[in-house]
Amino acid sequence: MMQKTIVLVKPDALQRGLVGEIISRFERKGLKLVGLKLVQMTDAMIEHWYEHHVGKSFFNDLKKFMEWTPIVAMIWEGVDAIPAVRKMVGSTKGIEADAGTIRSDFAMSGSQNLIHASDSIEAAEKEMGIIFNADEIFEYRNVTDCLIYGEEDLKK
Ligand code: FUP
Repeated sequence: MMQKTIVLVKPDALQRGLVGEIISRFERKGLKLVGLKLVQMTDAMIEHWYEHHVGKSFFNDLKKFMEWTPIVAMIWEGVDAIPAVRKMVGSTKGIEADAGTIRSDFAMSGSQNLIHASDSIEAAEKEMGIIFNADEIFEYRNVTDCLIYGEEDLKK
């Protein structure tokens, strides 16, 4: 199924000069970039984004971390883009993430872990709504789609 997923390049990745590396991985995978912006997150945005974590021991540190500098927000589109991107990002803690994932290749921590990616269709919808206006999400034809997908992939 064609899906859109939202990725945040967190302040640690911005500071460490990993924005290009991260974008490059999704580009090379064959995903289509349909939204991109630099955003200063606020308390209200973080409290909504991570509402399931509000009140947990790490929440205040998470909020502070996510507001330290702007983050790079992007929307990637593709067949089953949500699970595909989660796989490329790896599990929460850098030291436990599967080798070859972004978190494994560049992170050690479970809090300074470089990147966020939506984990479900519902989360993606909610998260896109927090950061992007409808007119900031683009529709265009990618001429390489016929090389990236077989006809069968696009029927599902
Ligand atoms: P993920 O989906 O892998 O980004 O992870 P979670 O939704 O479980 O957690 C969101 C963010 O909260 C993490 F990226 C970092 C922070 N966090 C902590 O700092 N400590 C924890 O024990 C769990 C999460």
